[in-house]
Amino acid sequence: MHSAPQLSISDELRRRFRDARRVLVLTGAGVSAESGVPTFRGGGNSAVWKGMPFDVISSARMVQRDLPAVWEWFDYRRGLLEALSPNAAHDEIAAWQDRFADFALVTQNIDGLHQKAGSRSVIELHGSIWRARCVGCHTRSAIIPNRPRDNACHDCGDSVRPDVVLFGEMLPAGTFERAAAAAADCELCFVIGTSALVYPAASLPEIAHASGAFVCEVNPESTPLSHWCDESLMGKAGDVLPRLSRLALESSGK
Ligand code: BJW
Repeated sequence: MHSAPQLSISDELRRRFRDARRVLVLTGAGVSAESGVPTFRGGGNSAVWKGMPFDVISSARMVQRDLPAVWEWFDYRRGLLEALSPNAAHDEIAAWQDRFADFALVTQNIDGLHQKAGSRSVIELHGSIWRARCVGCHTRSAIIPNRPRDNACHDCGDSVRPDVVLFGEMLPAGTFERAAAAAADCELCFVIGTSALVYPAASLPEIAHASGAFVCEVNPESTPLSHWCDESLMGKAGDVLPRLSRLALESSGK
């Protein structure tokens, strides 16, 4: 018979989870993996589009050189996402926003699955695949599922591009600052499903740690964070997060 792998969650983490008021969650591609969204760096660097590694096709350089190819790559991925649903990890994180007095969800993901699970006020560091942005006047417009998207800006007629942050591009103005302020202020920081390689996102747990927060990583693999964070829960987010909530409730006798 198949049984769930053993996962040890310390008494300290259970207590902190039960008592915390200010909580920050940073998520990455791994949180959507159980919904069927491929990660970038897992699975032997398999994120390749027509022979191009993702850091080539998802680059500012490619937007300048071949915008239609960039759109083709993002249209393809949006098409796949239309059929996908949030998983237990997204659902659990959405429930946490009502559990903690002061809760911030910061994601590197562009897939919109946190919002689909009911998370509100998500800080999207790397933009959204569900928006376009004018290359001239920077006006943003929503891309509606199952509807053709526009190629030109409604305001000025210039070309539009995906409203996502590619390598070498700046994050949307003020976004990192808001996330960094929440990291500096939190007492408990979860880092879920990210390889913690891409900056400035990867500096958020460092900021939380430097400000005295307890930092807990949730990831089936180790990352550069694993050796210094306060607790590393090695498992899939969809298994670990509901279990953590359950255990914390049990230990509080509720
Ligand atoms: C599971 C799981 C399960 C699997 N449960 N877990 C400081 C030092 C060095 C370099 C830099 C630096 N500061 C800035 C840079 C440059 C660069 C950078 O960080 N490079 C590093 C790679 C070296 N950063 C930038 O360019 C950023 N811009 C910037 O800093 O602007 C200022 C500036 C401008 C010019 C020059 C210098 C500075 C922008 C970064 C934008 C990142 N964009 C992408 C693409 C988005 C569009 C698209 O989707 O195509 O964002 S890259 C890609 O990586 C994507 C992700 O959001 C991001 C992070 O990846 P993530 O989420 O961690 O995914 P993976 O695949 O790496 O990891 C998945 C994890 O899940 C794994 O660990 C698995 O084990 C785990 N997992 N199943 C839980 N079930």
